[in-house]
Parts: sequence; structure tokens; C-alpha cells
Amino acid sequence: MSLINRDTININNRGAFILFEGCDKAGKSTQAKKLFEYLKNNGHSVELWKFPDRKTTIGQIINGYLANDKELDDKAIHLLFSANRWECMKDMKNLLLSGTTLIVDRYAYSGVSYSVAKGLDLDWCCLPDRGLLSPDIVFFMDLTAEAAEKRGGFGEERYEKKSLQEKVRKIFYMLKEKDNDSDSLWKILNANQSVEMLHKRIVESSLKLIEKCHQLPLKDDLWKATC
Ligand code: NYM
Ligand code: MG
Repeated sequence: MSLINRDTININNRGAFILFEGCDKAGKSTQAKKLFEYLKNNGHSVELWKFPDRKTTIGQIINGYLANDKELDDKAIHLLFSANRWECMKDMKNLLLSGTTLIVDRYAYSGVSYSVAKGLDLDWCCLPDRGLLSPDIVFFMDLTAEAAEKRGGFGEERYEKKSLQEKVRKIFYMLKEKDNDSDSLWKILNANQSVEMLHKRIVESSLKLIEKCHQLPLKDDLWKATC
């Protein structure tokens, strides 16, 4: 009997789902881009994604909201952020299964952290994202709100206020606990280090992860065990 069934063919050599999370101005986009360039230049099949994806129809509404051009109910905007992820799931899944590594700048953890910081219920906020693809690693770029405030551009968009960012940071930590992080999914990085030092650490972990993911099934079970 052949030991290779359809599932093993599907999971063989899949790409890794590498997620960057954190508060505003923590350096996520800088590190995500540097990792993307590194992997691309070293022969990996890799794509860089960012949420919210402001290019889609839903993303344009989100963009208007973040730019303070549009007012929306807190629950309505929460659901739109989630829908903006769901509309990308099929493409993300196909890319991962075809062997492309995805570097993703923000995801459902941001979705819940910002909405709960505004006062919405944690369980209610997690539910719409339940069953999304699960990341293989979460690089959490950790920065205090005081340090973020000193970085360029802080305060331009909705949510970029010190008091809200402090709450958001605490909720990220709550979500880490909620993940019952037995597989060391989360890597907490002190975002107040030099860009190059952080990059080196991120590259090391990512290369190991990409190797490991070749043998692992892809999971669409985000928060299924916890909510
Ligand atoms: N944000 C992002 C949310 O409130 N919910 C979400 O689901 C996501 C993905 O959008 N302040 C917030 C966090 C940010 C803002 O993201 C825009 P960025 O990465 O700063 O462009
Ligand atoms: Mg921002």
C-alpha cells in the first residue's frame, strides 16, 4: 500500500505563514519588508501581505474609517476588518499550498486587540475570525506607547493615541495567553532594538520555521480550540 495519500501530497513543501503583530509604529512593516527582501534574494518563493488590505472594496471603506473621513459603528467596522481577511483566505491558502511563504503584516490579533481596547467584548470579537488560517509563527513587535509616541508619523490615523495603544498592547498579551502557547507560536521581540539586530533574529527563526513547515499540514483552525 502506498504511504503517500492525497493529504500528504497536499502538505508536502507548503509555504510558511509568518505573521507580524504589534501596536502602531512598532516597526512591523519595516521588518516584514526586510524579511521579504531577504527571502526573495535567497531564492525562496515568498509574498508580502498586509491587513487591512486597503485595495479591495471593503478595504477602501476601512481606509476611509481609519483616515477619519467616515464614521462607522464599532461592531460594524470590526466585522469589516474580519471580512477583509476572509475575502483573502482562498488566495492565501492556494499560495501556501503551492509552496509560497507568506509574510503577513497584521491579522486577526490586531482585529481583536483594537476593538476590545475600544470596549467591545473579547469573545464577541474573536468569533468572526474563528476558522481563519492559523499562522505558523507570530512575531510580536513589542513597544511601549511612550516609545511609539516618539516615532515619526504617530497620531496621523485613528487609534494612534497613547491611552488606546496601552490598552491594545495589554490585549495582545491576553491573546497570547488565550492561545495557550504550547508550541511557542509567539515570539516576543523587544522592538526598541536596532533594525538590523531584530532582522537577524527574525531571519534565523524564519529559516528554521520554513524548513519545519514543509512537513506540516496547513491549519484553518484559528481560535477553534478557544472560542
Ligand atoms: N486594525 C488593523 C484594526 O483595528 N483591526 C484590524 O483587524 C486590523 C488588521 O488598523 N491602527 C487597525 C490597526 C492600525 C490600523 O493598520 C491600520 P496599519 O498596519 O497601521 O496600516
Ligand atoms: Mg499604523
